[in-house]
Amino acid sequence: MSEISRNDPNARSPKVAIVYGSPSDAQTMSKAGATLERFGVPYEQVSVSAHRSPRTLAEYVDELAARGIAVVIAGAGLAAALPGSVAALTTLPVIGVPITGGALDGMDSLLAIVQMPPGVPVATVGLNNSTNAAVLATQILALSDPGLRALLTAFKDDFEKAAAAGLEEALAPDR
Ligand code: RP5
Repeated sequence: MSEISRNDPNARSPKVAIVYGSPSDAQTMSKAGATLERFGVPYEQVSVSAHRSPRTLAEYVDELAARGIAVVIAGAGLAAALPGSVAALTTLPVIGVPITGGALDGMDSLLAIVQMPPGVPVATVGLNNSTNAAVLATQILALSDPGLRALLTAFKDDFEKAAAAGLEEALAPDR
């Protein structure tokens, strides 16, 4: 059919759509999937380009809300139109991941994704930081899911525990 190769690694209906502009983005975006799996959030992954296949993208985005998708994570590099195009076509929250590469090594995609016009927001995370995109998506879902909220609390507590353990180690007298 198209550039879309839908890959749903979860048995349950996906709540998050991870979309990226090219198969060459798959490795960078794989951290989003791994992070969602850690929280038990079902998701799907799709590669579809805003520039190369705009009509296919529009058809895909049109169906998202009806299929139960609640949040979109969209990653792209170069003249990264994908996250903004998705945001233009849906009222679902869209989290953008600018991806490095090319002559400007990510400055182009960062500005393309973060500088959206008023009324069409894309919540942009750091370059290649699809992990944070997945954490933010989980935080959005947790607004109506106490179980997810508890998992996120434990996730953040782990940072404190690791820091406290490191401090204890550093301050411990020589053994
Ligand atoms: C963007 O162009 C994609 O998101 C990718 O980051 C970049 C290069 O795409 P390919 O030429 O590798 O398909 O649209």
